[in-house]
Amino acid sequence: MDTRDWGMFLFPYEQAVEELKVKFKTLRAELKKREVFSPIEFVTGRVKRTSSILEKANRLQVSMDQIEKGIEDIAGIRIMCQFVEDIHRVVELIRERKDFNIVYEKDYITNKKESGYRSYHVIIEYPVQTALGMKNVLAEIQIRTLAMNFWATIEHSLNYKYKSDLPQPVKERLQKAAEAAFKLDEEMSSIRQEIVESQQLFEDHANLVGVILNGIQELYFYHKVREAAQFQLIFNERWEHQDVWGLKQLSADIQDALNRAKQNAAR
Ligand code: 0O2
Ligand code: 0O2
Repeated sequence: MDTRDWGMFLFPYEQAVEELKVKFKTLRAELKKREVFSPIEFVTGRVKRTSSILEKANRLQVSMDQIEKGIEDIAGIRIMCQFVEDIHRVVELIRERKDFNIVYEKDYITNKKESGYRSYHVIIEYPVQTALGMKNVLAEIQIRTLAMNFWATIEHSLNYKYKSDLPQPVKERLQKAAEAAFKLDEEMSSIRQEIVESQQLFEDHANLVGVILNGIQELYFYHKVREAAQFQLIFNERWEHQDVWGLKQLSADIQDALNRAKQNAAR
């Protein structure tokens, strides 16, 4: 019979979860301000219930005096991302932090679990300032996409209902559903890639136009009025036809003309 004061035992874990939630929510807000897009969609956290701790200790054969080291997810933080790529960014950001130490990482995205479960787990050692001094507690950070979270949440509730003894056909359907969630993530990533590329193209295009118009302006400055006017006409035509290759060529021709004008002016 375990006679520990669970309320007291869980105190530093509750503090760790609250602090870590604030830290990751703040990180989300900061990245949104700095970079417009944040790789973090939302953050949740919880302290494991005493009954779940005892159940897990029993399952993993962890003795009562080893619980602090043997159960790594008494404090749990979950970070949800829109895209799989964002997970890797979040892991990088976690690795760079100085306010806790990483104990180890588990990549269930590359190596999904037999159930179909996918997520990236980082186990950390987090220092909590208690009334009795500093205490290091273990915490588990799970980083996953919204699709992974959708699957895991439902699978977890079914497992709860069936007490980890899911009928084989249900297990198989859940594995298929996990596969569908994986495909959804892949599809969303490829759509995202296309958006990023078209944004890049738009950006390149906008820069190119700026360079050309500045170049023409500069030619006027060097009194190359006829050349500048010709380039302007060519620009108008290629711009109208959205001839990006032609505009690139024009930009190079203007640069050559400018170099010649500068050399003449230096003589
Ligand atoms: P926001 O950004 O205003 O939504 P708390 O202590 O209040 O911070 P609590 O009550 O302990 O948090 O809950 P938990 O489970 O740690 O976190 C809940 C947070 O996750 C809430 O944000 C929810 O809005 C957010 N959340 C939960 N599920 C979803 C979801 O499916 N989509 C989105 N976008 N957010 C979700 P906050 O803290 O209230 O802040
Ligand atoms: P909770 O709080 O109910 O979510 P274990 O896998 O439990 O034998 P280990 O090595 O401590 O032991 O943990 P693991 O596998 O790295 O992952 C621990 C946590 O990851 C679990 O916590 C779940 O939150 C999540 N997880 C792992 N596998 C699955 C899975 O197949 N389905 C779902 N839905 N979640 C999974 P707990 O203990 O379940 O606690």
